[in-house]
Amino acid sequence: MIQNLLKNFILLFFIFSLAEPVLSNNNPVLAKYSKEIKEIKSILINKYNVDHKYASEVLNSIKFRQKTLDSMSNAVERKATWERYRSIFITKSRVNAGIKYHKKNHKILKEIENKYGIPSEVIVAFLGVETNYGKGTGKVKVLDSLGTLALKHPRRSKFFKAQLIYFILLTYDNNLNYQNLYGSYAGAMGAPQFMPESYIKLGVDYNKDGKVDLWNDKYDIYASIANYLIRKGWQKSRNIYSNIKIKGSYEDEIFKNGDVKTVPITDSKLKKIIIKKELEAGKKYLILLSKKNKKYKLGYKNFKVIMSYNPSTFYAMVVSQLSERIAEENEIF
Ligand SMILES: [Ca+2]
Repeated sequence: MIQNLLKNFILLFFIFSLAEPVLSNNNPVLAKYSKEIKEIKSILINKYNVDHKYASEVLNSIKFRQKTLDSMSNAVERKATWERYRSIFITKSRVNAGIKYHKKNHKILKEIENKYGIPSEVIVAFLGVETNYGKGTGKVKVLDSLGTLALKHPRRSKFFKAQLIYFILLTYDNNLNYQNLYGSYAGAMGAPQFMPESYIKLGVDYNKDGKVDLWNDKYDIYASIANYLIRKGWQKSRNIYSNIKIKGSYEDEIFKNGDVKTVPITDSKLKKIIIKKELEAGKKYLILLSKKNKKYKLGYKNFKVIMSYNPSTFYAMVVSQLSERIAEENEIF
C-alpha cells in the first residue's frame, strides 16, 4: 500500500517536473490572463534574456489585489480641491521634518546639488511628499500591485504591463528577491518612489557599490532624483513658478474650462492679461489651482519637469511650495 502510494507519488512528481510549467495549472486565478502572461513572458525571454524558468516562476507568483484597483480610482489628486490637497502635504510637521532632514543630510545633499545643479531643497521636497522623507516607502508587494494593474487595470494596463516587465528585469539583473520588495499600491519603489522603468533607466549608483539602492542609500537616492530631473529637462538656476496678478476681466476667462490644470500661454497673451510685471524668458504655463477661490500661478519649464514625476498640477505645486518652505529654514512651532 505504502509502496504503491510512493510509486504513484514518484510517478506524479515525474510527470509534473517534466511538464513545462503551465500557469493555469499552478495558479487558477491567473488562467483567465494566460494570453497576456504569455506575451509578457515572451518579451522577458526574447527581448531581455531573462531565464525562462525565472520568468514563469515570478509571473506565477502574482496575487491579485482588489485594493490596488480601488486605490487607483480613489487617488487624492482625482478628488480633492487645491485647498484640501495642500493641507495634506504642507503641514507644520512635514515642513519642520523637512527642515530637520535638510540640515541633517546637508553634506550629501550639497554634494549632489553641486554635481547636478538641482537645489537640495527640491530633492528633499520630493522625498517629503513621496514618502515623508523616506519613512513610508510602501507596504504592498510590488509584484502583486504591478501584476494586478498590468492584467486588470481598465485603462492603463499597457503602461503597467511595461512596468511589470521592467520590475521583473530589475529583480533578475540585480539578484533581488521579488517576494521581498514592497512599494506603493501602484508599484512605486523606495524613498523617491520610482516606477521600475525609471529605476532601471534613471537610477544612479552614485556610491559605486554595484547596485542602485533607492531604499537605503542616500547618495543613490538623491543622485537618482537629481538625474531624473536633469534628464527631463530641468533648467539650472531658474525658477519653478511665480505669483502673478491677472486683470479682473480676464480671471473668469482663464478658468472658463475649469481648474486643476497647467496650460501653455504665450508671452503676448500674458502681457495682455496680467497686471504689469517683468516676464522671464522661456516657456510659460498658467497653473490653475482653484476656480472657486481664483487661485492661479505662472509656471516655468521646471514646473513641467516636476509634473513629469507625477502628472498632477497639485502635486507639482506642493513639491514646489514645500521646497520653498524648506529653503527658508524657519521652523513653524
Ligand atoms: Ca549604490
